[in-house]
Amino acid sequence: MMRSDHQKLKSAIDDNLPIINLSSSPLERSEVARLIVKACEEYGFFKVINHGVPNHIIAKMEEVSFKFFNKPVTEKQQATPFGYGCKNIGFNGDSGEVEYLLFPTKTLSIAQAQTSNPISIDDDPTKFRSVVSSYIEAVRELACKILDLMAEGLWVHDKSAFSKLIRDVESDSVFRLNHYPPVLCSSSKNNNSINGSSSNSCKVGFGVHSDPQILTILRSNDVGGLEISPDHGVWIPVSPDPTTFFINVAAWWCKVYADEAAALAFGFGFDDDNVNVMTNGKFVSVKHRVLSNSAKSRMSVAYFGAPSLNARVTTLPELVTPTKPCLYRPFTWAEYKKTVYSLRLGDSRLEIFRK
Ligand code: GA4
Repeated sequence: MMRSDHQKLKSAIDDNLPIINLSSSPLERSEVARLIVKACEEYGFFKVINHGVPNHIIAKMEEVSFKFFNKPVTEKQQATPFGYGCKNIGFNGDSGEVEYLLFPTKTLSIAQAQTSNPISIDDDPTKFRSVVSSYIEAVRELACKILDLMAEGLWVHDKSAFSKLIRDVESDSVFRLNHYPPVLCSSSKNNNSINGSSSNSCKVGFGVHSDPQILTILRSNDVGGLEISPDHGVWIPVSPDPTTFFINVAAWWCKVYADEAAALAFGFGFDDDNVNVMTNGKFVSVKHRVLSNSAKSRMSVAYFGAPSLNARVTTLPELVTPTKPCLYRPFTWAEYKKTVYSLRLGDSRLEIFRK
């Protein structure tokens, strides 16, 4: 990215993160679709207002999250079939000042069956499950709405081409609750602290990474900590806004489904792994991280919309020309996911799929 582009981007985000208003009238729909595509191309990150997720569902989700994380550790560790984790992230030595509950959304149907240790909130084992189910259903609808608009904005023939991937019963979507407890910033340097950042948020809650799935729908309480990096080494704090959802796009999938018109709409030229494989296109998958706060707990909820494990990612013939040869071999989401999990949080993943 050119320096001047970066300056433009930085001030644009500082002053005005892309905001998409989903309540627009049908007449404005194509304009909303255009703005979503623009936000995906320029930032890979935007927030949505008038998103249609009912407030009571959001409030309940936050309430049960706090109740869950307030439980004793031994109880949280038994939260099967949901996966509780504390500090360790992934399987290859990453860590952060975070505790979380992470599970494939399909797990909820498994959880319908009686499990030995259901998460019990207010002594009611069905409450947690039903609150999470309603939340997931609502944010999946939001994700589908956004994906349909993206398809429209990209002039893809089948407007539900993207959303049907995550509506698929075999979709490998993941749900995550994160609790970043208050952590005092120590003056000593260690692997987990950020040099030179402000004194009340200097420990890493969740290290630098980009999300591997199709798109992420993120919501947090009113405590900040999320930062995005549209350019190497530049970190921009995202102000918390509990009334909105933050959307984060991963880009590799698009090339499978984009048609020629969409391909023509794309430009080129980012060095992020997700982006290179995408459409030979312009969608940016933004690097982000979370820093913990020294005084308050940050609570965030993320839905990571993913295709089924056997969904296949191949390069569109339209995108291959003598001057832009196909760089990547075809792969499935399962293969990509396996690679993601074999690496560290911030590692590049796509080199492995180069021809
Ligand atoms: C980042 C996005 C999601 O939170 C997640 C994460 C996953 C995990 O925490 O288990 C990963 C991380 C995420 C990317 C690299 C790998 C896998 C930790 C890690 C070191 C659930 C996901 O799908 O990828």
